[in-house]
Amino acid sequence: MAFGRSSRRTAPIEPVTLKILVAGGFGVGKTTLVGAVSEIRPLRTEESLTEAGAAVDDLSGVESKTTTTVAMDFGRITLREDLVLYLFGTPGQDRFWFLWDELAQGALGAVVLADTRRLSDCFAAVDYFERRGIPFAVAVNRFEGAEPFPPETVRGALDLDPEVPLLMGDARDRESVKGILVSVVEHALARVDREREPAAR
Ligand SMILES: Nc1nc2c(ncn2[C@@H]2O[C@H](COP(=O)(O)OP(=O)(O)OP(=O)(O)O)[C@@H](O)[C@H]2O)c(=O)[nH]1
Ligand SMILES: [Mg+2]
Repeated sequence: MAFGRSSRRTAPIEPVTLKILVAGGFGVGKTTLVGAVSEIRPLRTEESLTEAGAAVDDLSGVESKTTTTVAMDFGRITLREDLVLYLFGTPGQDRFWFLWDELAQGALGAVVLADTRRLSDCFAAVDYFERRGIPFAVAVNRFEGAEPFPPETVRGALDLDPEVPLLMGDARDRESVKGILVSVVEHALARVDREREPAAR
């Protein structure tokens, strides 16, 4: 039956869809993170690393890496029946900065992935979101051989505001990535609530 009460009762819940960016330096695990949680086959725009790029593509720590993202990664995850995230992974290299403004449009929040062996690689992403007022969380992607710095040391080195969530995680692990994403969404929604409050009074 197309009309009537019974069909209305069974109507599916329209989920809220939110856009989240996944940023960070070259080879920090952005494509890996999107692939680990996406319930659709992630769209990737990988190209082979070439001899020509060897001078600028610093592979120290990720020597097994053979490709790099040249436009974006795209994936989707249903966090709850009524909440779907669209994940947009940014390209990691400076020569693709011109894509960021396009990707950031309409984003609720962002994850900045960090590798403690090359922490300075994520400074630019942290600056970018701070300057534009886009709520973000920092997630340290643990690589073997990376010194396990205490979170407070990383927070200090990145000069993060106290309210910015700082998490330890593994971009290859679905549950770990889900935890990171929940934390970004909660942080971003809390900000939205705070900003709405004065108007409601
Ligand atoms: N040990 C370890 N390796 C990882 C982890 N995450 C990613 N990798 C590896 O690190 C390499 C880089 O991962 P990518 O996901 O391509 O990194 P990316 O940030 O998308 O790289 P660009 O797009 O080129 O900036 C790959 O070889 C991954 O298999 C991690 O948590 N631990
Ligand atoms: Mg990538």
